[in-house]
Amino acid sequence: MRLSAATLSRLPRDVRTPGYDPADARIGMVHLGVGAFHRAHQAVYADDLLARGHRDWAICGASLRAADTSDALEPQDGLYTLCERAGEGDRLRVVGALRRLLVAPRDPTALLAAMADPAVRIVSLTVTEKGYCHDPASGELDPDHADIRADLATPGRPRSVPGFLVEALRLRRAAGTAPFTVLCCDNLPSNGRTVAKVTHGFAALRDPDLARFIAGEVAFPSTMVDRIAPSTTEADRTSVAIRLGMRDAWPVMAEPFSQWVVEDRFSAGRPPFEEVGVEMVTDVAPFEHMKLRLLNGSHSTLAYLGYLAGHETIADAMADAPFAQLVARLQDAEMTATLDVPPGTDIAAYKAALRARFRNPALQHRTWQIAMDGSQKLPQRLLAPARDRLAAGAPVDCIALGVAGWMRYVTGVDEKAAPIDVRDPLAARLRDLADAAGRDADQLAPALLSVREVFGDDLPRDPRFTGPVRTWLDRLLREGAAATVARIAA
Ligand code: CS2
Repeated sequence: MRLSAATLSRLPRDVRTPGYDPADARIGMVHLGVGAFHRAHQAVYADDLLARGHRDWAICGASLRAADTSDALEPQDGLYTLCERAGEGDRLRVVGALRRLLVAPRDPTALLAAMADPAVRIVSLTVTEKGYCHDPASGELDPDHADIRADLATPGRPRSVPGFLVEALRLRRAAGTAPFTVLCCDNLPSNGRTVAKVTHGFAALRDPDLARFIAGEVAFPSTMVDRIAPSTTEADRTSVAIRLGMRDAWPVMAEPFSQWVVEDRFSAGRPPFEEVGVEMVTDVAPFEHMKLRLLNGSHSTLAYLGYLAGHETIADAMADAPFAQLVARLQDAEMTATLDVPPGTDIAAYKAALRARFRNPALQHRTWQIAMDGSQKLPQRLLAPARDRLAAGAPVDCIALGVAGWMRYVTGVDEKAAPIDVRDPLAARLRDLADAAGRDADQLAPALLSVREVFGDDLPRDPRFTGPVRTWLDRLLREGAAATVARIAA
């Protein structure tokens, strides 16, 4: 038996089902990038809205690359299980908010039509950092990106995020339909502003008049999204099937914690998000910095150094005392001073909760997963706070160790001389630089610091940054990650 609308009533009583008839829900949002994070986060808020009777806010989810999510969920009528994992055990819930699934490469016109539908008032996105075709250091559109070049050549059949947004907005304008709000839910700095920049940048290359329209009429609120959602494994599928008494081809795993902070600027109306726990604010920046630097900055630091030291998961690394001490020091001694703490936030309690979330042993969040796409993540997670500290004349010891961990990791060879499967859009270039430099920190550190998309022009010239990065990289190469982390933690 398999999860679907027809089998919903046969689920055990301890599995929560949608508190509404999914067939009654109407699509009001199109979401680009319908991966695990979206299904564990925004889709769950939408599910709560639908259950409260706000039936106009179901989601049409689109994949911009692979068809795997759509192929898994289509036979299930879009239904899937959210499995919340904590020490006390798993809590299961079937989510009904995904009412339609599309695969952009199969049929870009169908996705454009869905985005142009007047009933759709929000287009939200989780396409990961690299999905925006931007230069991570400057936040500007990369006009030489292969997808951008292709979309400029055939704008009616886009592949990229800016390509879809601009063409759909053009179609709406031509039809006299008000533009949708673009709601970015990726971990980018000022994510709304970043998407606005790449969208305007692309529109300007296509048609200056359309670019003016977008600049004047389209809202791009920034958001802070937070929920740890490790990718689903075969073991997860099996344990969920046992609890459901039927198969779900693609359940999603998540921690119990969830937070969504959204700037209240919508050009075509919005659902009553506050009813389902979304924090609506005028400025998301303080929340975003707090989360990107304390959570994601610690995550990346743990991911590179933890992986190198042989820790498979974040919880494993946190159970290793020096690693937990490093996280505490990074957060307390370096990151916190760079924050403009959001009003009403108890920052000590926030950090304590964060470390407890990292220790959640049920989650199995792999260091390798978080290590992915470091070239796109480092700038906002570690380098922006490093710049703030340098500007204030403060040292960057722990941050520099995290950066050195990344450098050691992207050499592609671990401490036992086994290959590392480095996933990063710049992986090949990083590997070439590392191979040419050899395993000598005096060569390797400057070689990788020269990657301008990551470090910009300023950091490679600042010895207060390059000095500690080089020193830590030298230690990592000579003594290994476990010994190096023990040293800084001491
Ligand atoms: C992680 C994030 O994979 C990563 O890079 O740091 O996905 C993290 O789990 C989420 O941002 C938590 O909200």
